[in-house]
Amino acid sequence: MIINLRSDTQTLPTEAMLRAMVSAPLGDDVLGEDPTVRKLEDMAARMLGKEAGLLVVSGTMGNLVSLMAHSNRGDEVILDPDSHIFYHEAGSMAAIAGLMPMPVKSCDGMLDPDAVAAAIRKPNVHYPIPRILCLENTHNRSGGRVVPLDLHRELCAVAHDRGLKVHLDGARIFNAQVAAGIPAYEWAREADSVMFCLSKGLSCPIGSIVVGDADFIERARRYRKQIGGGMRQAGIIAACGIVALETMIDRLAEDHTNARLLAQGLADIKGFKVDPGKVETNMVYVDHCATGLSTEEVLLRLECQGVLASGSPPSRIRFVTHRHIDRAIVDEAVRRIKRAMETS
Ligand code: TLP
Repeated sequence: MIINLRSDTQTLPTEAMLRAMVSAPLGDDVLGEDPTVRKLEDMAARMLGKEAGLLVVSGTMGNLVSLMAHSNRGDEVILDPDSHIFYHEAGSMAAIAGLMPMPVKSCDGMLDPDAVAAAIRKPNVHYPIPRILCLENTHNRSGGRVVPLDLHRELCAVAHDRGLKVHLDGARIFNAQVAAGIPAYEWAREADSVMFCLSKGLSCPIGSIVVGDADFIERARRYRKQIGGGMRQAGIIAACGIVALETMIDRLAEDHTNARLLAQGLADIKGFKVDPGKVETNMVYVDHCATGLSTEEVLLRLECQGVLASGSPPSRIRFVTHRHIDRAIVDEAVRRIKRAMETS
């Protein structure tokens, strides 16, 4: 059996989702006539305390249309170079939205409000107009860390006081909710827009949601159409999203427990550096520098033992727990990874 720890995007739809897909009332969503899509969008907006929601194909699309709906071409976006938008979205903010990134490095996913304030430039004909602050929670490249609500509030206040909008990449905001015991709407309240993914730990096959005020969502809807993201009978996707929001959030706690167990097991492996104390949600990043192997070599060794992980070169491997990984599989994964790393 292959143990797939590459990402929570590997999750398959549940039986309940497949049943819901078959019986969902459908219509043409580009014309606003798919009742299941409308139901999901309203439900998501209500859960996050916003006026309106928009179903999009992916988190990447959700982030892009959000940035477009908040800005004009040539505007500046303040964001962490370790954020997904900067690092993993194929440069879409520049290539498609025409936006200028102003990177401000976080420490372990935590941006410093003073550094953000210092990066927001004063009006000057030479400068792009600072328009958006992007935040990410949970923060992927820092190991799924939860950005605490107090810090989140402080960062949003810094941006708002200076006239910027705040977009929250909350791809895994429900992991933050479950880990911190704080409802996602508390983070959402401070931000102007939030994107979250249905297709990760929540197990949907496709889809993300953007929420914000009604005018913002109308603009985002137009941009979604412009980039080819208008969908027709998208209720088959939305039906899974409704099941996810109704039944799949609380179980994320299991993924978090399993990630901590995995981290504890991996911490004993020679050459691996991992701090289980920093594992707050469903991700474990291991620094493999002391093994003397490249990231590709480590991944290959793991694959030979039937364990799939993802690489973050030059020195890190990421393991993500999800619905298909239970405690027994975690134990087996640790045994296999030990074996992989002990064979020379
Ligand atoms: N992240 C994926 C990969 O793209 C790295 C993963 O396996 O973790 N924001 C954050 C914080 C994300 O982690 C991701 C996906 C996205 C946005 C984009 O979502 P999709 O993949 O639906 O475009």
